[in-house]
Parts: sequence; C-alpha cells; structure tokens
Amino acid sequence: MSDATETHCPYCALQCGMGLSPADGPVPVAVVERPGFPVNRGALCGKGANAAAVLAPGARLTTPLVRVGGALRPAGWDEALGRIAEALGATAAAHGRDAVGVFGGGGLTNEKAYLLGKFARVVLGTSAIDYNGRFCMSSAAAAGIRAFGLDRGLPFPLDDIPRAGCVVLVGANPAETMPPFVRYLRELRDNGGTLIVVDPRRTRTAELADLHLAPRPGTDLALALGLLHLVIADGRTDEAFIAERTTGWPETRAAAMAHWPEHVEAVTGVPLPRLRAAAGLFCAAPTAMVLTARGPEQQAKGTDTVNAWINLCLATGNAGRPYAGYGCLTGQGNGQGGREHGQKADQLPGYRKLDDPAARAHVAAVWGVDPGSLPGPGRSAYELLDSLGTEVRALLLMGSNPVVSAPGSTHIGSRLRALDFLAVSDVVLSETAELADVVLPVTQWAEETGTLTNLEGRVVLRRRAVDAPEGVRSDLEVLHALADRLGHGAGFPTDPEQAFEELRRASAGGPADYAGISYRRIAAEDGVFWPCPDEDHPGTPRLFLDRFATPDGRARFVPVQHRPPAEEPDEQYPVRLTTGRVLAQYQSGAQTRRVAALNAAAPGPYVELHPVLAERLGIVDGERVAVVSRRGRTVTPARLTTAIRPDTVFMPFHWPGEGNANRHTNPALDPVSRMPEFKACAVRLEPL
Ligand SMILES: Nc1nc2c(c(=O)[nH]1)N[C@H]1C(S)=C(S)[C@@H](COP(=O)(O)OP(=O)(O)OC[C@H]3O[C@@H](n4cnc5c(=O)[nH]c(N)nc54)[C@H](O)[C@@H]3O)O[C@H]1N2
Ligand SMILES: Nc1nc2c(c(=O)[nH]1)N[C@H]1C(S)=C(S)[C@@H](COP(=O)(O)OP(=O)(O)OC[C@H]3O[C@@H](n4cnc5c(=O)[nH]c(N)nc54)[C@H](O)[C@@H]3O)O[C@H]1N2
Ligand code: SF4
Ligand SMILES: [Mo]
Repeated sequence: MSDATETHCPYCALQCGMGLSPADGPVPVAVVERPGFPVNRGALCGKGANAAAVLAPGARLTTPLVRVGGALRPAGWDEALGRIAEALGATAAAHGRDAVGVFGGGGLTNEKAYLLGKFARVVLGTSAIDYNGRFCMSSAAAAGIRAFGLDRGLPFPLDDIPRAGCVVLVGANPAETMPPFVRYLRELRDNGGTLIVVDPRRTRTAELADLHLAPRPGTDLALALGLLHLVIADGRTDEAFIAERTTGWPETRAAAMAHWPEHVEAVTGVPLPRLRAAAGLFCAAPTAMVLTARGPEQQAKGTDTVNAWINLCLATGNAGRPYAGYGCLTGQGNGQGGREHGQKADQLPGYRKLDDPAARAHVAAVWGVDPGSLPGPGRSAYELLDSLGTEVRALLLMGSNPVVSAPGSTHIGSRLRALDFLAVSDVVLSETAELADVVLPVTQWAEETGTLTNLEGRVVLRRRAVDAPEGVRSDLEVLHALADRLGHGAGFPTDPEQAFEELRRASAGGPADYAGISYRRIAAEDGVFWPCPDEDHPGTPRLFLDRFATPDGRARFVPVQHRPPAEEPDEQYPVRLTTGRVLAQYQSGAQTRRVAALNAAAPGPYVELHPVLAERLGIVDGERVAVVSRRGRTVTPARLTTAIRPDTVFMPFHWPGEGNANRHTNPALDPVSRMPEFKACAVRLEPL
C-alpha cells in the first residue's frame, strides 16, 4: 500500500484505520487495508469498506443552494454566505443574541467542534449551542463525572478487554455497531474469560455470550441493583477496596438491599436463576469490566442507570486497576472529542465548565476576549430544538440530521419549519438540509485533515487523500468566512493544524488536556491518549490507577433507586417499543442510504416482533403493519423473530418518512444528562 494515504473511517467511534489509494472514475479513491493500525488491524465493516462511494459527485452536494420562492436553487458561495451572515446578524439585532442558535455534531473533527463552539461564544455571543452527542453518550458522561470526576469513554485501551476475566456488555450490540471490536470479545473467550450480554434482543452480540440476560427495555437500573443485592448477600464485596478508594458506600449498600431479587425478577422479567448466574460469573472472575452503550443510557433515567452499574464495579473492586473497570462504548466518529472542546451547551474547550470563572478566564485569554463577554450555559439539544421558531429564530446546523434522528421527530420537523432562517452545512442534501434556507456543500473525511478522539480516548489523525470537487469548501472555511462577514475574521484559521495548535492551548490544564499532542506525534505513535499535558508526557492509556479524578481521589458511590420508564404500556398502547441500529446503515442514513451496496443489505425500515405477539395480533411476516403511539403512526413491514422478548418490538431508526422510528420515541429527558428516552415507549400494532 505504498501509494495509499493512511487515514481513518468516516463513521463510528472505533475510528478504524484504513488506507486510501488514488483511483480513476467518479469515485476518486479506493479503500485498502491498513493492517498496522492497532485498533482494527486492517479489519473494516461494510460501511467503512464502502465509504468512498459518497465521494462521487453524483452522491453529494457540489454547489451551495439558496431558497428562492419556496424552492432550493444553486447559488454562488458569496451569495450563500452573505445570506447567512445577514440573517444571523438581523435575527440577533431584532430578537437578541440568544435568538441565534447553533447545532453541532459528534462526527465533526476536534478542530471543527472547537471552532464551532468558539464561533457561537465569540462571534454570535449566544448561549444557544448544543449538539447531537446529547442524544448519544451524555448519560454515561454524566454518570462517569459523578462517580470518577472525569468522563472518558473507556478508561483503558481496547487491548485490556481480552485480559479481563469477565466482561458485561449492557445494551451494546458491537457485532453490528462496531464489527471489528468483536475481535476483542473473541480473544476474551479464547483467554478463558466470560462474556455476559444484557439486551432485550438475542443479538449477534448476544450469540457470542456465555450468558444472555434479556430484560424488559427500561429496567436496567433494577437489574443492576438486583445484581448488587446478590453480591452483597453472598458476602462478595471487596471491603478493602471500598474502604481505601471510595466514598458513599453505606447509602448505596442500603439502596441495593432494598431491591429484593424477587422484585427485580418481576420488574425486569429476567428469571432469578439467571440473575444469580450473572452475579456468580462476575464475582468468580479475577477482574471484571462493565461496558455500556446506548441500551441503558438512552433512558430518562440513563444517568442513574449507569451509576448503578458503576456501583457494582466499585463494590467488587473492579475499578482503578488494570483489566477491570467501567467503560462506555462511545458512538460517533468523534463522540469522545466532540464532547470535550466546547460545542456542548455548558462547556469550554478541554472539558472545562462554562460556569467556572477560572475556566472562562483561561479560555478567554486564548481567544483574546474579555471573560465577561462569554455567554453562560444554554439549553440541551432537545430543549434547543424544541425552542426553534419561538425563542431561537435562526439556526446554523453542522453535522446532524434531526428531522430523522431527533425524538418525537414530527414535532421537531415542525419546529425546524417554524424558524425564520435555517442554514445547514452538510456533505449531502439530508432531510434536514431540504428544509434549509441556505445549504452549504462541504468537504468530506477523505478530502480534509483533522483529528478525532476514539472510544479509548486515543486522538487519531484523519488525513486528506484527495482533492474535493470544485464548488465544495471545508467547514473551517465556512466558519472563517462567516466570522469574517460578522466582523471577527481573525481567530478562525482554515488550516486544521493551526486550529489544533490553538485547541492545545485552550485545553491546557483542563480535564481533557491535549497540550502535549501534536499532528507529528499522532502520526509517529498511532494516536496519543489524553490527558497529555506536555510533549514529554507519554499520554494516558489507563486512567485512575493511582487515584480517581475527584477532589479526594476516591470514587463516589451514587445511591440510586429504580423507577419505571416515563411511558409504560397500558390498554391503549400495550407493547414496548425500543429502537436502535442495523449493521449496514449509519444513523439517520444520510450518508449510507446513498451507497448501493449498503442499501442492498438493509433496504428499508421494519418492525421486529416475536411470533407469539404476531399471532395474537394477526400479523404475518413480511406484511405491512401500522405502529401507533401517542406521538404518531408509522407503516413498515413486520419482521418476525424469536430473538426478541414477546412483550417488546424493535425498530431501527435509519429512515425518514412513514417508517421513521422517531415518530414514536418519547422526548422525556433524564434530569441530569438531558438524554431523551429513545429506548422505551409504548405503542400499539395494527395489521393493515
Ligand atoms: N451499523 C451502525 N453502527 C453504528 C451506528 C449506526 O448507526 N449503525 N451508530 C454509531 C453510534 S453514534 C452509536 S451511539 C453506536 C451505538 O451502538 P449500540 O449501543 O451498540 O447500538 P443500539 O442498536 O442503539 O443499541 C444497542 C442495543 O441496545 C438494546 N436495547 C434496547 N433497549 C434496551 C434496554 O432498555 N436495555 C438494554 N440493556 N438494552 C437495550 C438494543 O436491542 C440494541 O441491540 O453505534 C455506532 N455504530
Ligand atoms: N430512535 C432512535 N433515535 C436515535 C438514536 C437511537 O438509538 N434511536 N440514537 C441517537 C444517537 S446515539 C445519535 S449519535 C444520533 C445521530 O443522528 P444524527 O445527528 O442525525 O447523525 P447523522 O445521521 O450521522 O447525521 C450527520 C449529518 O451530518 C453530515 N456530516 C457528516 N460529516 C460531516 C462533516 O464533517 N461536516 C458537516 N457539516 N456535515 C457532516 C451527514 O451527511 C449527515 O447529514 O441519533 C440519535 N437518534
Ligand atoms: S467499525 Fe466503525 S470505524 Fe470501523 S469500519 Fe465500521 S463504521 Fe468504520
Ligand atoms: Mo450515537
């Protein structure tokens, strides 16, 4: 692969290494193996292997679009940028600075996320900024900060996973969502370790497990409390670890003891012998890990749920030592870095808090502005989208497609339509871009350079391999040009490395400290793990070995109690709906629905249900069926499988229109993380 550029996949948080070779034809590069990169050692899933298809001019945007007389028509960059600058300026003048909003994405590079946050605070002076990562890992992030004082997806490298004695995967389906990750689970089994999977469906991941627990959606908190109860009752807590390295045990112990296993069995639907078997495997292992993904996190009690699983780890001494601990499998390409550098409503770069005076002073000095000029914290993603057309009147959106992916999508679509002005920067004409007043066509992964932080906290470098088609500009050029038109031209570099150098300084001394990381080092070292405070620092693959990131260095137990999902089945809506992903489509599908090979594998939406439920309702495999909730109605083919609980149905969320799962999802928000309840709502099924 001598002529191949070493780079990374445009999609998920594994950030698999890949090579790109020049090619002739409409698709300008070919994806080739990059076996030297440690995370995936050359392996790619179908999305990564076919990613180059979206680079073809026919698949993507190549000219700005502006709305004229109700329709989008091609326009020049000057006109498009001029319209945006004018509308944002006029909205702020008429309705105040907070009437201008910004919505970002966890797929954006660190450089983009950093400059987008800076653009909102310095150029627009608005507090109204948040991003789609709020819908993704925010509950795990909030729980990690409560327990450990720091949030990094995995506090250990992936290489540690096969060396744990037992791994519990809670609501995670990496066999479909991160296929090359499965290697680590196979190696775990080869080493004699055990795998437990907790999922209402017997997924491809669950097929790999020694033990599969299939709880009702929305009951993971009770399950974790039940396991902790059993561990305590069997006298298998690690009292020395609890005494030396934690605080708050008595309250947590009492909360767990109040959750009787028989009660937990009734709430979760997991038979008591299986609960006992899980507690037994977990405690028998010399070290154990709990890894959560969106299943337990995307709940209106996601933060408490993750803390319940962390409590189980802490009570058994499985934290702050090698081959043990709690981790979250982050989701989007830059799910980790995207939540560290300031596109979050309450945040400044380096994972600093926007309401911390010292943080404001540090970052304001890097930006050359008065700390008093920085706005305060704003609303969370759902609350921001919900306020469109009322409080927020003009929106700049970069890297998300909420018409498809936001909870209660019908309502959010109507909020987007109610805006005075919507500008969307995207690589394709997404369903959200279709609603915009101005659409800006931007460069893609293979056409630009930038850093991303993968699920391990490893900062990697995506390299430009090919020129973008004429007419396309980068997100950094967009931010620079808009800042310039709004009177702040300086301070928005268009060169990614220059942006990264500024990010290093802005993050220095913060929890996510990138000060010692450079493009040169990333290239030489296969990525660098943060925190890395100076150039001589080796980076930090394993966190918390000596102390946790709390003021006293101890991990905090958080006493939590189970509560039901915000919407429980009743007579009118008797079935639980949960949602998630399939292997061949990515997120809102904006990119992957444009790839023929992926559409062939996953052509459209469906609702998955058990034959017992189907028979009771008169539903036949493959036939179209209506799903009805308090928020909407969808029509999709039914797919019958014994791999799901008979009281639960599942819909993937990758498609717009009449099969859009988010017509049903309930925007009940977690009180701490503001995560919506994507994973549990109530529906009724009707044969057509
Ligand atoms: N193919 C593909 N891969 C992707 C993505 C994609 O869209 N497509 N997206 C990327 C992103 S951004 C993310 S966040 C990750 C997500 O990765 P995952 O979290 O692995 O994906 P999901 O399918 O959302 O949810 C995982 C599992 O949770 C289960 N589940 C549903 N409800 C519950 C519940 O109440 N409790 C428990 N314990 N489990 C439940 C579902 O049945 C599902 O199998 O994937 C990343 N990778
Ligand atoms: N029902 C249900 N809904 C869910 C979930 C679920 O499990 N169930 N999961 C939630 C989760 S975890 C997530 S992460 C969200 C994701 O949902 P979205 O936020 O909609 O994410 P994507 O579909 O990846 O949208 C990214 C958009 O940005 C564009 N894009 C990609 N890269 C760039 C770039 O560099 N610059 C610019 N300007 N644009 C770019 C893409 O073409 C696409 O249109 O969905 C959430 N919604
Ligand atoms: S697992 Fe994720 S990063 Fe790896 S090839 Fe697939 S989508 Fe890309
Ligand atoms: Mo995500």
